[in-house]
Amino acid sequence: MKKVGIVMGSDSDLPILEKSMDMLKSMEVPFEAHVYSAHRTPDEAIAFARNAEENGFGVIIAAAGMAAHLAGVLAANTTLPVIGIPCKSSQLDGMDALLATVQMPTGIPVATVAINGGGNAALLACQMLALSDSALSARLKAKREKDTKAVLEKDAAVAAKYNH
Ligand code: RP5
Repeated sequence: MKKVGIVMGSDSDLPILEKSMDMLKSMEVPFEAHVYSAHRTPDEAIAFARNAEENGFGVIIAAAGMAAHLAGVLAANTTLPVIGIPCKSSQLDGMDALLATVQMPTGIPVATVAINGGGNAALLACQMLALSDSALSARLKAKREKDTKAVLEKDAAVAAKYNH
């Protein structure tokens, strides 16, 4: 199976990417994580994106906060799909990173998930890889069914307690 590349602008973004890694592990999808910054280590970030396809990656998750150019810079250097996670910073609650990640010009798309949306970024990556992996597709469907059942159990508990 192709790997998911996880790139974060700083190790301070790790708690968000740990959600991605946990999700990928639960879906049995291989990944490789790196700290490369579009601003602090641009050469390494660009080299990672340019070599990602031949290095066995199928999709890249890129997480950054503040002036979050990382996902866009990676996307500009590969035709693999890039999923951007805007990370919340202390000043602007992640709106800065959200706008910087989502507002890509035509030609270089970034699939942007919610601010700090590490779990959904991983699930979206799995869904992309599942297009050519029926076993992974089955695991995703099983997870969806399990999640649905858990919500319906909560509905039953709330109904039993409050609906008279
Ligand atoms: C961004 O700046 C990183 O992705 C991080 O979210 C933010 C702050 O980085 P540190 O100063 O904590 O390294 O590039």
